[in-house]
Amino acid sequence: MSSENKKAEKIIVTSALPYANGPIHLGHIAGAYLPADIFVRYHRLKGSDIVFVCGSDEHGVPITLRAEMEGITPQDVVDKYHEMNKKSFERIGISFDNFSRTTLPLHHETSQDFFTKIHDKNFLKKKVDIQFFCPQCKRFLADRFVEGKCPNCGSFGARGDQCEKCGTWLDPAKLIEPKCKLCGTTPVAKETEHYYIPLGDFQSKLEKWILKKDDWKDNVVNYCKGWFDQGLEDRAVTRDLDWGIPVPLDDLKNKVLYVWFDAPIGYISSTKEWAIKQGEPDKWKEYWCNPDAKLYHFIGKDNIVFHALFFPAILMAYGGYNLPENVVANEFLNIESRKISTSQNYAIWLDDYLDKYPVDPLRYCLAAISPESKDSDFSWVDFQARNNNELADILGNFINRTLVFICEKFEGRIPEPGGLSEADKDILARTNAGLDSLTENIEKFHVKSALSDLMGIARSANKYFNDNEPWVTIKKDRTKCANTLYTSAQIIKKLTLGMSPFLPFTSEKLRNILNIQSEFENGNWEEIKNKLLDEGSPVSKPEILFHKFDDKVIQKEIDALKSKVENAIENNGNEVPDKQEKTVEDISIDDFRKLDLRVAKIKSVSRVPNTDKLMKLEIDDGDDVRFIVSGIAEHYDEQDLVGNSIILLANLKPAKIRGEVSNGMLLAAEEGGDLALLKTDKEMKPGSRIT
Ligand code: B3M
Ligand code: ZN
Repeated sequence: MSSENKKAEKIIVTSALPYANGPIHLGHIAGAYLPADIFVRYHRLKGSDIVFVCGSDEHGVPITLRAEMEGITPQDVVDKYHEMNKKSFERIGISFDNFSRTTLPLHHETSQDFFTKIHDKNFLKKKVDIQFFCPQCKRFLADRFVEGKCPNCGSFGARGDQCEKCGTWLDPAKLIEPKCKLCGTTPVAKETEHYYIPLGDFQSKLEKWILKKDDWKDNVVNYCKGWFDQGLEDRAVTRDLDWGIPVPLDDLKNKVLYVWFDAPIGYISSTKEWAIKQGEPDKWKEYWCNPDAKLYHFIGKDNIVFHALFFPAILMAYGGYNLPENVVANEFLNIESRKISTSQNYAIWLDDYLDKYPVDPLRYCLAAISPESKDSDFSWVDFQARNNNELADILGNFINRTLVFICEKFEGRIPEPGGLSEADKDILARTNAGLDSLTENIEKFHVKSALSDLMGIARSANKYFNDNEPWVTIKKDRTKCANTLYTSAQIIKKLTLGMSPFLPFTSEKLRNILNIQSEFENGNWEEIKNKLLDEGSPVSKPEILFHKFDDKVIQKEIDALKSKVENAIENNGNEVPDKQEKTVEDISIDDFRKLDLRVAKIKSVSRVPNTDKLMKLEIDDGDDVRFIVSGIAEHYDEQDLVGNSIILLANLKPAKIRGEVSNGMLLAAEEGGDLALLKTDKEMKPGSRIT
């Protein structure tokens, strides 16, 4: 349909090519794949001419390391994980039009052509540089595989590129007592010759292009600005490795293209492969080289520099290609407040989840906590709550009760309405408005808001159903009852449309239940939204769409993650998955106003017996005198405190701490175990409100 429609917007969407060196986990899905899939599924229904490509990234050091670990060849590694990951994506419904791989000969040719043409256009320069070589491993060591003492702070464990302790950016050649991170051998500095792309030559063009983009996410633009401020430097585009795409020049035999040179070109070769499969080998150009087409990259934040600067520079150098319309970079997903760590097996592997549980609740939850502008946290308890209280109790419940009612009281046919009431018309109009907001949000990559538009529709629909009490009207006013069910059925259809980018499997079930499958195949979003279900048309018997998750099941998953952390502690000493600060939700000003924060004066202080940390403070809050218990005894002496003013959270529920009732909380700043009490910067009367 879409390709026949000449005016349809032409769009190419890419998701970062996952390294074929391990399985896919929830962090991958939340970052680069689900948000892209939601965008793409919406656009397909809208009638856009859209192609969604991806593939396995099969070159580079990550692959060779995995091969060594598993004692197999790099080719075996990529064969294994390519197939595995391709299936995982299918299972969770990431609807790529093509999932390619970078070991494909077509990709090798395409990448070599890029290199050759850029080289022939004199955009590359050849330089000799010093790099560490491990005589034991017999290979040049990428910066992060050299470890040693930091020349600045003297701490051990500094990596070739930076010292974790003091944060200095390091030149690996300056490390004291350098060691190969893989085998511990002292590496030798060796000269090696490589081609470099002088990114500095592209800086002003890149800057002009990016700084004009007012619809890019702040994280992407700010990141680029940071790089511009530092000044872009030469980046090597070749590597001393024996796994990769051979450099297509005689003077650098036995070297390969840098994996980040070839990987983004993988988007192009994947589109070429797709076009060949379509029987129109040149069709890829309509998406990449046609100025009317739009290119969107969906990635994780660690890949920004490559998609916003490095690859665009390569495209500029080559010429004739579109630059990305947008680089949609998402932040990271933590799991139960800890950083995902594949090396420590601290992750939820997608296949593990899908072997046990249904797919749409996961898509729902990951979309609801989409790390759009800051890192977010997946927790099983939150997952359970979203599934049980939102999917099952709101969305599923509304659909189920409506369909059951129609099946039982209206012979399974959409009732004939008898002049809709204002309330009926109003809920239909509000449903449409909700859908319009949903699409607007998807177009702006605001996945979370789009999903809350969807749930907003379901919530209002439930309320409408309750308010209209069809179980009462069926006995007294059959026409009114028919109107309510007719209207509710129309809302289900609209929900079926609205949920399809997020919950494609559930949407599919509902299309069959409502017998509207063909409408979805041949129509477009607006048509489907506006076309009402015909009265008298049959609906089939509903099934429960969302089953609730039991506490026991959830607890088992929580325990499994806990034991992963415990194992990590046992095996690696201190190297456990990093604990992340709980991500802070945005709150409204009304939320803030709930806090009764005020200045209070400390009248007397005593230590709480048998504790090291606790002090009991008698304070004047302006209205009254009260006692609070606070964990500041290790930081302040009694005499430092008496007579001072502090900031008090006055309406905190009283709590008993070590037998003492604490009536409020004082505010303090904390940093690395140090503590400082908050105060106003000039003397204020007790009771002054903090606003
Ligand atoms: N494979 C890195 C990653 O998985 C890399 C992305 C390539 S996108 C062209 O984070
Ligand atoms: Zn080594």
